[in-house]
Amino acid sequence: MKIQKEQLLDFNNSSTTHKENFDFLANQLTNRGHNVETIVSKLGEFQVAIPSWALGAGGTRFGRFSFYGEPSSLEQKIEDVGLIHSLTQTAGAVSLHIPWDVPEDYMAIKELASSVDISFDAVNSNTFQDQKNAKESYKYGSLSNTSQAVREQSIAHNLDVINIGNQLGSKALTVWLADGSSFPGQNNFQTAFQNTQDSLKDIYKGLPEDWKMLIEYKPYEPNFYSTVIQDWGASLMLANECGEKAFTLVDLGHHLPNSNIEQIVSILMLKGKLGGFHFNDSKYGDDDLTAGSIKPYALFLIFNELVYGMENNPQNPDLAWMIDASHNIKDPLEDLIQSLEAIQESYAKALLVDQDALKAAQQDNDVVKCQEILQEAYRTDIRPLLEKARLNAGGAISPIKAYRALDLRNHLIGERGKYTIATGL
Ligand SMILES: [Mn+2]
Repeated sequence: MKIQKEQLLDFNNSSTTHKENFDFLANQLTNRGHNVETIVSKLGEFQVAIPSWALGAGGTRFGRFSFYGEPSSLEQKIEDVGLIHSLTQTAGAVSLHIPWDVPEDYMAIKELASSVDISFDAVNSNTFQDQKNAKESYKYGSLSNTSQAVREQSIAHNLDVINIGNQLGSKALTVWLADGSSFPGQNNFQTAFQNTQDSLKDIYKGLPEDWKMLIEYKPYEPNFYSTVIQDWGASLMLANECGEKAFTLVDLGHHLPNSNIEQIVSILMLKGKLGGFHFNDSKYGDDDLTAGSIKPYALFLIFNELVYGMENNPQNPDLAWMIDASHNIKDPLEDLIQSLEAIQESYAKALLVDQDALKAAQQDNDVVKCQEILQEAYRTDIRPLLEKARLNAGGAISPIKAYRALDLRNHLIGERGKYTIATGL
């Protein structure tokens, strides 16, 4: 199903408060020296990919509780991303997970995606679970495995993923490994790292000229004693060894509690090696909760460094942005809309940070003023700017309210049936 422009127009026209709120805020910001039009247009340009596995009710560890009307084919997943995009105008891409979402008819899938204004972002390989009829098992690792046959199978899978992505117009491969060990002594750290390095180099050789390889890290889980690519340092070493098309990917949930993620982001951008970003939020570990739902100030501080890097680090490439969140108890589409809203909100607030004043306060070691400058931006309610950016692009003033007013979940259930199941986790 698709949302008609007229439906959104009717919905938007019923909002009586937007204009007044926007004018008030725009006035305030202009008086503070901001160019409101520039901020709104930057918000409109900021697009975040939706992963194909987040459209069904998730629950990666225990039971799954369906939200009904879930997409059961790649076509339906792209339709869902199209719905989110037409409401928010900030989700103009999908990130496919292979082999969960291998297209059968490439032309048809590309046509469908472009009909809902969706492009194909980074493709993700999966060597963390065994596939049907696979010759080798990933039980003891993939790219790092002690067995050459297993390593070769996982390299071949990654090359297949590149080939699939290439046919769709993707420009990046994301590699995340579950490889590691659950008990001391199980792995030789050096051998596992060296094997991973060599395997990644083989994959890198198959990377098209205009592609990037994004190497994701994670400190624990599913292995609980060690992971081969445990942190940004390990990822950066591997990327440096592979070459200039290889980069580190930061996933917010892939850190030990209270890690200073904004500092990691900042230094990677200084070195021109931050390639991708996965949004989610967490209280304890890799909880994959809605972005901005637990630590919105941390998300703002991270965005402050991202904005600083985007403006000051031409050596760093454009980033691949993706939401990597999924869980059990919300309508997945509403959940993704909430994440997009939180991401845009943090981005908008980071754009309000007076970088020149901050630099001067840092130079003077005026610690209090430094904090005041950051919090002045953070405390500004910028939601009317987001509404304006969506209105300019033809989206909904309030995507969640529009989603509910148009009764989209029930329409999806009507089309697809109640007990459909999305492929994926
Ligand atoms: Mn991730």
